[in-house]
Amino acid sequence: MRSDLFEATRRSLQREPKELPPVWLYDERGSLLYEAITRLPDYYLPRREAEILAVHAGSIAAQTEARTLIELGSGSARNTRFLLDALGLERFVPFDVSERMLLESAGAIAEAYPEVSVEPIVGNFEHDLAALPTDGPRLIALLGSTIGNLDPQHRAELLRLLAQELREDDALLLGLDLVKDVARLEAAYHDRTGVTEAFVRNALTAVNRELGATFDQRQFVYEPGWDLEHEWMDIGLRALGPHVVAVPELKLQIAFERGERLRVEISSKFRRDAFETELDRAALSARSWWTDRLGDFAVAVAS
Ligand code: SAH
Ligand code: AVI
Repeated sequence: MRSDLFEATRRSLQREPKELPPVWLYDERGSLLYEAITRLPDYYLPRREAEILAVHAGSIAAQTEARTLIELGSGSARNTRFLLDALGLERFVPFDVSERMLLESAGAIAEAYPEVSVEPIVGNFEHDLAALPTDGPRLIALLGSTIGNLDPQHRAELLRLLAQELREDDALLLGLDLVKDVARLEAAYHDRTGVTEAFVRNALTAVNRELGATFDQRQFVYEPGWDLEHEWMDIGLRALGPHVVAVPELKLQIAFERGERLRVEISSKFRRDAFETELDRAALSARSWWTDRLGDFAVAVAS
């Protein structure tokens, strides 16, 4: 697993523009910073998703009759509780790369739902789906618009893998942040308190620690921006001056020019029609599509 991430990091840093795989965001500190982001007033995503799940969890339960809930990128599994309350599950399988957060939230859920068997899996959902339990009917959830952090190609691959994984009585539940007013999107990713900046910069700290890299935070400014063509928030840093970063573990020297960007993640925003086409290409189809009252966020059931 680590060698996959190292290899992905090598490729990403050599890409144009330079990138880091977003998995580096979620070490122990990063997971806590993300939790702090979810409490920011301008970071509307979790609250809009909660609003939808509060209204429709019963319908999700009736439609899917799921006995096993698998949640990819479960994090603190806060909004999952709406599903746990409605579904009457035998098994809950939170699945995440961030081990500490995973085990903590699995422990909390096991305590709150003693009738449910909680079986956490540490893994990368782009590589390790073979580890998923097979007892159905299964609902595989990817909440919080985490699927938006994959670029279109990786998203298509993940949807295809999930389509292969799903049996007839299984279903997929997706939380999707929708295209909206740019000012609101920028406010969600450029908060005044600096928590989001700290979250993004923490990826550099993680790469320095794990790969012996020499990223110097002072050489970069935080710069999230709306990419109108791709309809994603392009989230990363910009080099203030020309400099070289060494990554000894990958035997790399990376030269930055003045003003050059380092992308740390993208956060795609969705439109219903285009996303249904993506599902279609993966041989999936949306059975339900619900939004919150403001039309900010959507939750879809696909099979
Ligand atoms: N679903 C939660 C957390 C979203 S944050 C919520 O809505 O609040 C994204 C989560 O996905 C983090 O916990 C992160 O560790 C996890 N994650 C990101 N990429 C992943 C990957 N490739 N495989 C597994 N987990 C991943
Ligand atoms: C986890 N993911 C859906 C978040 C997002 O909004 O794209 C990650 C994040 N990055 C900055 N703020 C939140």
